[in-house]
Amino acid sequence: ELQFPERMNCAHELLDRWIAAGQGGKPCVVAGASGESWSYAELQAEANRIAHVLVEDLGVVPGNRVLLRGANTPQMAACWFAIVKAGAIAVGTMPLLRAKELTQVIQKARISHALCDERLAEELAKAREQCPTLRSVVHYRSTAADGLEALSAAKSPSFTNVDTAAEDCCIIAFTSGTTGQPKGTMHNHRDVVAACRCWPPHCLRAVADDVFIGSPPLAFTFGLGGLLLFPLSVGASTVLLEQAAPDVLLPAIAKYRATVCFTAPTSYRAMAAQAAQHDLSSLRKCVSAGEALPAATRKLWKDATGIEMIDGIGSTEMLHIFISHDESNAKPGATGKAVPGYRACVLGDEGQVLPAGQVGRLAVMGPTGCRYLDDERQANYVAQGWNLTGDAYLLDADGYFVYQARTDDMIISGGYNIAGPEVESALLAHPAVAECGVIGVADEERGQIVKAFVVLREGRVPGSEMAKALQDYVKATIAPYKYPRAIEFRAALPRTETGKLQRFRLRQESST
Ligand code: 3SK
Repeated sequence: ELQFPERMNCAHELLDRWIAAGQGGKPCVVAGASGESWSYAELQAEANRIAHVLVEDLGVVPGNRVLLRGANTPQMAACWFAIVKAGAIAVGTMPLLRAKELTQVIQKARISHALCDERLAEELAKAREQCPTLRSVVHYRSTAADGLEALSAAKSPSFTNVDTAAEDCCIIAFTSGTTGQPKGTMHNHRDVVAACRCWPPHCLRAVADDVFIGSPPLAFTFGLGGLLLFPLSVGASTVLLEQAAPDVLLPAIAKYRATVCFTAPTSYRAMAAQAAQHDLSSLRKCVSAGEALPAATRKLWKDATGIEMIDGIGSTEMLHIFISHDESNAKPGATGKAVPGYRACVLGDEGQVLPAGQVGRLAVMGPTGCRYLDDERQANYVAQGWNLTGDAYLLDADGYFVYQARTDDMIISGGYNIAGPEVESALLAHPAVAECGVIGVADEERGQIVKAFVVLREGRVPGSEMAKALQDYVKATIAPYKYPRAIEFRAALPRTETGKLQRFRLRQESST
């Protein structure tokens, strides 16, 4: 059972306590592009100066919602801590968001202030026209006289954190879902510290000498945890990359001798193909999340690097990972077991707990959970204390949770329930396949049929011969009724900024 004091500011737990313990000189955040490195004391001083700007110059008061817009940089990390230290609420936004999406977030969260990387100013300026609650926007990484650097230069590097309650909200993390209507999930100081005390010590077991690196944006809770909260919670350092495509991430791992990597399965798959050209000998832990990890991708990465990946499922609603394993008990094809501190089960249509082997809705309960900001969809996510993540899972005979599909990605064809991701895993094991996405499309005879969208590896030729070879391959790998009756070859697949396959887009394109 995790115990927390009634009053707590998580910026102290993650940052200030290291300086108080005499470890301020340790490297903390590194800018991947330039190699500029800030110690714990330097990050704290910068965050403190910005906190003064927020409170004294911008009039931020506890509970104000402050939008953060930028790529992963030390400056963004300092802004995040400044907001939290000031008792305000950090609302991270994906760098690629356009004015329309920013407007939705600003209006929904009633954002009063924004800290924005100057290079991303344009879309926010457009959004601002529709957002009367947004009182001030300050640009960072700016040389302007009213830029954050100019304002903060004159401020004291000391700041007394606002005395927040552990249950005060400090993050609103937005998730777009499939409907295009973003949902804001609220997390408090206690949630942040609880997330650092559950999955990381049991499954990751990072140490102070570790160097973290990876691709997810700090605006996505996968990235916020993996690349900022978790490394700082153990006194380690973190390399922040503004752009982390596989051909950037691989040389950066070698350059910084990174030891812990966080990225999505698609990225590991692409990196595996080029791994031999880079010195990855420093790596010791590779975390995969954001999407289900196909067994074929786990094997590719292990063959390329010798490393057994740590898989996990988390969600923005739960803040971070709640089902996972460590390297010693990975089971290819399974996500893992409930992280200590969490309980999980599989529920049937009537809300009954299903026995092992039956597919149902994943339900999870623990120290973090879903609190949507002013949203009727709360009732769809939380029922009788269980968080219903929208994933279809089964519990196997060894007690491992095995991912089947998003509940809306189940295909019903000729009376069979077919999980699209299982067909994807089978296709991905074929040497010609680089990426694929599987959906159900309407069919008069069968209700739906399985359709695969396939991106081939370089040099492979699309066409009916290749389609037949892939269909035969799937039939020989999994139950033949699951084979894709339709195959469409594509140059690329639609993905979110965090790398998740957008099957709903494939469905939309197929129905028009
Ligand atoms: O698996 C995910 O998508 C996720 C989402 C938020 C935080 C952490 C994770 C792994």
